[in-house]
Amino acid sequence: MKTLINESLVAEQNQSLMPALQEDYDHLGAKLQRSGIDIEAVTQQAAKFQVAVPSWGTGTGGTRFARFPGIGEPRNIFEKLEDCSVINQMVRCTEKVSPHFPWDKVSDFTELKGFADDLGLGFDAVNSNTFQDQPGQEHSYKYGSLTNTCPQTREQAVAHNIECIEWGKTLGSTALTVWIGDGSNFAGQSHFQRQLERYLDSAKEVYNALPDDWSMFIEHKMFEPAFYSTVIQDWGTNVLCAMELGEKAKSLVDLGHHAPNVNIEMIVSRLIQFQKLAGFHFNDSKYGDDDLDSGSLHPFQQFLIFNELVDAEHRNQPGFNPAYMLDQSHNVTDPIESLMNSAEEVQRSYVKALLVDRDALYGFQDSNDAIMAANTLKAAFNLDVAPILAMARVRNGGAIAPIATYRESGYRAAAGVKRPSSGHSGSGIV
Ligand code: RM4
Ligand code: MN
Ligand code: MN
Repeated sequence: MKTLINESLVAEQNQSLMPALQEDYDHLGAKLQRSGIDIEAVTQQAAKFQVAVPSWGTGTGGTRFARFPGIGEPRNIFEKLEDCSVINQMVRCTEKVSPHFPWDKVSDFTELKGFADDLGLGFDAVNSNTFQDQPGQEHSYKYGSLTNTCPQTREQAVAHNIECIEWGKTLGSTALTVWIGDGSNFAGQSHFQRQLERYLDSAKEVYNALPDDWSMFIEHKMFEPAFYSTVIQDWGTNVLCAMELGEKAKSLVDLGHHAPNVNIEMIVSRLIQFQKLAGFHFNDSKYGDDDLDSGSLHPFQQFLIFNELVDAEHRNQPGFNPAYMLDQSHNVTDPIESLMNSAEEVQRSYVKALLVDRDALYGFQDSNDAIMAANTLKAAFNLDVAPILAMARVRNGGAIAPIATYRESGYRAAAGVKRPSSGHSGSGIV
């Protein structure tokens, strides 16, 4: 596997940090032992955890108002993969990349697959894009794509989703994520039922093009770009459509796509129960689809979501196989640093959820002991599991201190020289 940061730098940095880490790890191990938990078993679980990186997150994002480009932003999917390989080299829990088309379209997908292979990377769900017009496109998506009132426009959107599946097959992907921006800005602008009927007709065509081992991930979002109504606005409409389409269609939960204060962990539980949980786009938010770094504002909420996921794992819930992906936009940080941090934050939530004393929790739930049930969750959440995460990284060949080692490598400054700014976002959004 080709690595872009000098391995001896990683080893050197790790060596100087190892004595302190070992001490902290042993201390945590002794503490967990008192509760009958074997730290080694937890570290092994942590070392197996994976979350995919969004290709579009490697470029600096922007808002409706402005975009402030960063140094050495990737200009194409090959450079995005280079950045993703640096992220994975440091954190070792991001082996897969989720590509977005046509932003990441290339003329030779076999070549792209080979390029990723060399960097030790694979591909997660492919994303279609019918929320934007592309240069030279025949029919505009201004008034919708899969739900447009014009049949030719719908056909064009269906054809794009099908070409994404074709490209994804070459890349070794097994899922298509469909998020549409379709909706309306005025009361009365669209007929709700007819619009959703058109969605289902189009989505069925896409669904029928899925290979046997593929899934279709439907992603809902309450608002934006449409501000009065959105066609797939919430998990209710999402799961109804997934049920209508069939077994291969499932609902994807993007943490920033819900009404404020919605109980997301409960939505997750419902989707798990009915085998309709596709997976996640992790991020954090305060107001809406803010795409802030995972766990940066609501780590307890993220932990509660993982509590449901680990609980399903623990119960061997049938059909449980969610895809974990990040979906963020970085405006004021180096995207590589944000993505490394976020991957670690997601992994942290997973590890804390592993430490919940489930049998005790079930007992308190059955005996209606509310305070002890809450305290059982809090006990796991309040543990500092950083030594487990760092140890899992080192054992997988990563860095004890990902950001410090990455900064020390000078990768960003070198990218700045190799990749003069194009003025465009690597994400393709702004
Ligand atoms: C959307 C949604 C999709 C992502 C685009 C770029 O808000 O989260 O997952 O593909 O943004
Ligand atoms: Mn998303
Ligand atoms: Mn989003």
